[in-house]
Amino acid sequence: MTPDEMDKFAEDIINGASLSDEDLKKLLAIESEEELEKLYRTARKVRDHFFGNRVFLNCFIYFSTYCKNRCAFCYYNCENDIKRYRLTREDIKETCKVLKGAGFHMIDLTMGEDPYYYDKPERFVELVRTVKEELNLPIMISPGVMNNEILLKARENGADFLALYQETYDRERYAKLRVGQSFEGRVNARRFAKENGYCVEDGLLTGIGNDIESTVLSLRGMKANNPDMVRVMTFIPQEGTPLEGAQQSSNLSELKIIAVQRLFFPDRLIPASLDVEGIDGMVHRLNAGANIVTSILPPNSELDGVANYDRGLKERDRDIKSVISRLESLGMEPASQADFEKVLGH
Ligand code: SAM
Ligand code: MD0
Ligand code: SF4
Repeated sequence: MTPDEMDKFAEDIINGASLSDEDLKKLLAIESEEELEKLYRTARKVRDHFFGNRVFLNCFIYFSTYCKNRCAFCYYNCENDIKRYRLTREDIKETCKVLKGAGFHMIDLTMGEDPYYYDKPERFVELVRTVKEELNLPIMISPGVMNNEILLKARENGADFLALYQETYDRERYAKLRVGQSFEGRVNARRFAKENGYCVEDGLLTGIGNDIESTVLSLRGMKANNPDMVRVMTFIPQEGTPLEGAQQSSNLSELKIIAVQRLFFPDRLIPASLDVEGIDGMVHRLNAGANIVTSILPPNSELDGVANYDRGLKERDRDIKSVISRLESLGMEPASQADFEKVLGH
């Protein structure tokens, strides 16, 4: 495409044009650096139309790494013999203290499907309430598939966003990744949440058994449920898991999918996660069209990430100050809380 054609393409999308499967396939098939740069530039143009140079900042609190599930890609699957932790309510209150005024737009409370919480889900609701009382900020919950009643209670007690990633809409691939878990159960939980006042995030895993066809299927699957936030993360092989020996892919497919997501979901939140490649990686993801930085840890935190590119590294480089100063060096800045409230529909 010539620069003029690219501008026209971005304009069409801004004006509501939707991509066909053929468009999606063509974009996902781009390989040359020159064409990729054009794709990223178009994605940025669309992002800038809706969000300007302003970026949202999401704080990540992985408060329990116990899990009853056996996801083949995940370090925390119950068959992995690893050190785990579960923060107490007091620990979480302490964490909230250091988060006051730090500049986050939202707090992401993530856990494995921890039996401690699944056996007595009111404990989870209580925790959501505590964080809301302490910080009065929007709360994302990433607790896995909780039942509808608990989703409602969590919503009443301060949860605004449900993050629940399908990973793929290719059922065969799903069965290999989310071993033993219902495909519909995950879709339905997200749908129920959306119908009951939550914003929802869906996500894809790339770099593990997906090709262009299955990525198009997954993008369509996501679209059908009208998510407020859409992500893609590169699979990072994890020690002690069934996929330990898999080849680690480059970030190329993730960056390409981020840009395509921006064109397919023009006005939605798209994360640049620090969990895959840290702050240097954040820059590439923002350049591909992302607009919310996720997996920023509380100051001086020793909490885990999920994909954990930095496991074992001394310098973790995942704090909000470093993120903001890097944003500024890119000519971007944190959005206002009022902007975020608008995204939430408040
Ligand atoms: N236990 C909850 C669940 O599974 O929904 C919450 C955790 S969820 C936010 C963890 C997500 O991180 C997965 O859905 C997956 O997309 C991503 N993830 C996990 N392990 C990963 C890995 N090894 N590489 C890349 N992404 C990974
Ligand atoms: C992230 N490590 O944003 C977090 C996590 C869960 N809602 C998010 C995958 O990358
Ligand atoms: Fe458990 Fe979530 Fe990891 Fe699956 S992705 S094993 S549900 S923590």
